[in-house]
Amino acid sequence: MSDRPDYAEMNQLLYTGKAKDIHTLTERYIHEWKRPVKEVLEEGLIAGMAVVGEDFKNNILYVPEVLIAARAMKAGMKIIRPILSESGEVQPAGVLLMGTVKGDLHDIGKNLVCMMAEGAGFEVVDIGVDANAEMFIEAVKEHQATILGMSALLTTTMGYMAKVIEEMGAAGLGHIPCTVGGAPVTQMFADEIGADGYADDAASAVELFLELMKATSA
Ligand code: B1M
Repeated sequence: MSDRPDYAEMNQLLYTGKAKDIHTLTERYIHEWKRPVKEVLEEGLIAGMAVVGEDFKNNILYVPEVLIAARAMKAGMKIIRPILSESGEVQPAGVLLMGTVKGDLHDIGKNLVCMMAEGAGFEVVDIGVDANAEMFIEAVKEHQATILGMSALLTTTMGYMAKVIEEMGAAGLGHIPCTVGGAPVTQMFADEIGADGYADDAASAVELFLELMKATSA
């Protein structure tokens, strides 16, 4: 048996959602073969998830396949996360605070965004659904979030995103980029309410988060 990780195989297993295999390989590469956690995370997991994101964006993969791939990603992260938080070997791409706004219980899209962001190396804090401005603000402070994402699926709840942005500013958190998305949300609406960014799918959301993180650290 070779002791050189086969990351192309690992990417393929992740793409096809083989959670058990991903768990086994992650454990083997890190614990038995002593490969650096950063290498396994970036070359084995994040690289695989990046292809999933790209293919989702291009309508080659659909929601169920992405959810299955994300579950495989989670199986690998289960091993990696505790090591990362102890070693500090890999700095997260940012801390993403994500929630569906007040009055809205739709969370499938939000969960996809969270999974993709985790796949791209973000530490993700998901405050769930029906989240009001106070909940967003408290969680941003508690987790020292570096970026905020809001989801809304109803035309009756999307307006609440403006309230969160306004309250974030009033709480002295105007420097944290506020991003928005969800089926009824558009770039025009995002501009109107003063959001820092809008994305219409989960893969684009991750690209947006990475761009905003680059811009804020420059
Ligand atoms: Co609801 N529902 N629903 N629903 N539901 C819609 C949204 C609706 C369009 C159906 C319709 O009438 N055709 C309609 C909204 C109409 C409108 O406002 N314009 C609607 C309605 C009316 C309702 C209720 C009011 C129905 C009722 O009770 N009378 C009710 C409201 C409950 C509430 O929230 N208070 C309700 C309830 C429900 C269920 C609970 C049954 C269920 C939700 C289950 C759940 O989420 N756990 C549900 C579902 C499943 C839907 C549909 C069928 C599917 C939504 C979905 O998950 N899409 C939806 C109709 C439809 O879209 N075909 C509908 C898949 C998901 C991957 O896409 O969420 O758009 P989406 O996320 C995408 C992007 O938008 C983006 O990335 C994701 C992945 O690419 N994205 C972001 C999402 N959030 C982002 C955040 C970002 C960036 C990108 O931040 C930066």
